Amino acid sequence: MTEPLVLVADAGPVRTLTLNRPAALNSFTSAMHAELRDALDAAAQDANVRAVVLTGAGRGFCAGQDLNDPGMAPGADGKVDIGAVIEANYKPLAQRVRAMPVPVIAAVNGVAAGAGANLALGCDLVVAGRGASFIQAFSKIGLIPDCGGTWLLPRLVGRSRALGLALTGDKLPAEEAERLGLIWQCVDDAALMDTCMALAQRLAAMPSKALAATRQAFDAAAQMSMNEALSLEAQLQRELGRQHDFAEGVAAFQQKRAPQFKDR
Ligand code: T3D
Repeated sequence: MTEPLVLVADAGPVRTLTLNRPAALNSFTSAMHAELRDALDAAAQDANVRAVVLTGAGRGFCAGQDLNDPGMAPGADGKVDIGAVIEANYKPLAQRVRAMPVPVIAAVNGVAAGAGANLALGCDLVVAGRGASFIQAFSKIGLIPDCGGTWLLPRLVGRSRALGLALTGDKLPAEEAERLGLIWQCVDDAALMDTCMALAQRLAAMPSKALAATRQAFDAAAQMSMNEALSLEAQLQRELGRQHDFAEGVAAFQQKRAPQFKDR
């Protein structure tokens, strides 16, 4: 039997998805894209899943596109249609992660290069082991940052640092990534998975709908005037205020007990 390209494991309400092509630093083939899409869809549809952790098997997180994948083979004109690869694989991947109904944590266990770096940066919280690094490898092969990189990078670290990272393609160690605000946290390698699981369990006990709406509002507000953002806040608060979790949160506060959130 062939090994799955994405391993799926549950610990209570936390689902861990592990990219599983360690010999090629978990770089993406079309087949791994398909498995990850299915795994994300299954997690999104499973009411028992309240947080997702995304990580890589072996010593790397993900080295981006597998440059040896047959999907990269030239067409009849002798050229590779990379636009088609992006439309078919990376765009839907970035969109899926950003639309998940529950928080997604990237547990970056090693090098995250090219689209692998931007896959991690598109997650809600990025925690990296001290030995991990982030590389916008695209410029070295004549491409631009994809998988959301052009949108994410300037927003995370500002234009000058985003351009510095993207133009040079230099390796950014995890500690430096934390210092720049590119990621949430850098931890000792040995503590990475325990840290991420504890964080995921904590988020899983929180009101999922509000967490997903927070991400939605931040992303939308990035394109809005303040007045438009205020209106969106009113709209989302109106919707959240009608949910069980708001009533439960307020009741738990008033009754001085732990809340039991269940909306998703
Ligand atoms: O279709 C499209 O292209 C559009 C999509 C684009 C999205 C992208 O992600 S473009 C960017 C693609 N990724 C890269 O350019 C990164 C290439 N990899 C590297 O630069 C280095 O491997 C790393 C800096 C990530 C890690 O270096 P190091 O020294 O720790 O490991 P290594 O020895 O280079 O790699 C270990 C193995 O993984 C090696 O295989 P081997 O020799 O042991 O059999 C290497 O070939 C393989 N590997 C690493 N990255 C890729 C890869 N194999 C295929 N594709 C890769 N991207």
